[in-house]
Amino acid sequence: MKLDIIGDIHGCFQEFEELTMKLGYSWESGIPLHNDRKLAFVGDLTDRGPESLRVIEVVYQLVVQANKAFYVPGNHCNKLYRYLIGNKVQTTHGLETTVAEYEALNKDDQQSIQNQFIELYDGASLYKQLDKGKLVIAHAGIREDYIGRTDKKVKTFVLYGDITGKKNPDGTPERRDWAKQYKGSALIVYGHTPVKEPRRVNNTINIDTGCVFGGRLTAFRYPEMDIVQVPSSIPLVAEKFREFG
Ligand SMILES: [Mn+2]
Repeated sequence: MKLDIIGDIHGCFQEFEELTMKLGYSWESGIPLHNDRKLAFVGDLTDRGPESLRVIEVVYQLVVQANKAFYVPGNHCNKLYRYLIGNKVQTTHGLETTVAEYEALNKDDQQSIQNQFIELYDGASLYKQLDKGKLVIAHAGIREDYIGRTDKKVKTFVLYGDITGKKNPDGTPERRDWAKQYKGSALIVYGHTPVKEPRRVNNTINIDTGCVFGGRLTAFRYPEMDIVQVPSSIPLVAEKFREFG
């Protein structure tokens, strides 16, 4: 199976469209399709960027209706899901942009987006083992000993990463560099932490190159291991990118 795994889109529909075209997908049918490849999404489809709802619609059609893509949820997806099922959540950290798009719709269109996203999220697993377990996609990555498990600890890890519970000086949650300790044989492809360049450490690769912060949208081609990118249309917010020592 040949895959193109795409990092955190965060509502950057235009860059998503450009990237899939660069990868050779055709939008003739309204969604990006390829003769012998499938797309895969590492989560965080929405929030902060300009067209979150268009991203939801296309990913829903690809994953749920056409069975032509894989999707695992990110922390932003989890929060949007809780909002859409009627839980009380704070509309901050980017969710406010998705909610503003949603509230601007008429009731029928709201219902349609709500149903689509709930169905997409309900049908998703926390992470996905592909190619007979040789490849794992998980939003924030996964520890080797968590592969195969779906308990609460694993859910927290795949959505938020290896968080310590402490805060960084800038108020963001402190995250351990789990990839540095990873010794597994499965290749882990993930996003969540914006980096200037795709970061390969051991058998892991972070492909969140911060498109919504003015970086690039990145695809990782499997099994070729090639990187394909498009630049962001958004001005650079340099402090949002994590540097690793
Ligand atoms: Mn995330």
